[in-house]
Amino acid sequence: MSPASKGGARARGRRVGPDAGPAGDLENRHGTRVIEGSLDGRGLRIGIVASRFNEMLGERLLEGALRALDRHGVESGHVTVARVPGAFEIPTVAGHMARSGRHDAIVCVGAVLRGETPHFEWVAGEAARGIARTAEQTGVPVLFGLVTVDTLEQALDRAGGKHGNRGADAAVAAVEMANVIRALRREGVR
Ligand code: INI
Repeated sequence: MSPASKGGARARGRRVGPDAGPAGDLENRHGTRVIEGSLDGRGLRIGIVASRFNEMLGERLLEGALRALDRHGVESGHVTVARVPGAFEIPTVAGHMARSGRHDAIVCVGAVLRGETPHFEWVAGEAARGIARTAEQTGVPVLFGLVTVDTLEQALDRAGGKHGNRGADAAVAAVEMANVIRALRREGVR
């Protein structure tokens, strides 16, 4: 097992051995090489792109993302927040941040509500496509922390309510993605 994958297993509290979880099973029983990103954010530099549209929701998602990064050890001085007018503009700024080489991952947060948006499909669809495209083109993980829902109630449920906080989820995924890429690089994968 590589040091990187051992770190990943440890960070997730997994046992590695005959009774281990899926990663341990693969390595110990099948000899398969498993590379995982740990959830340790120390040393990572994270960019956040936050949409101001539906501001109250956006702030809750941003707050969730910042708290999650802090919980996972990302230093506040290693986090840069860029605000944009709406979700449609997120990919442009995410692209600039990704290409700058200053961030290990980018977290995008915002809220698109169908109830108030006749052009919901365009705004939500272009945001999603642009975020995915930016990640593919730059190789920098760009995470989707947007809520795209029908009603304000559904949005609140996903912005710190009963269904969690999509901003926080995306921030944790950003830490894992940045670390899995670091682990791959240590293995010589560029
Ligand atoms: N932007 C959002 O982030 N959420 C929305 O729900 C929304 N609605 O409802 O229209 C929205 N529109 C603005 C859009 O993202 C752009 O900022 C605007 O079209 C200018 O390009």
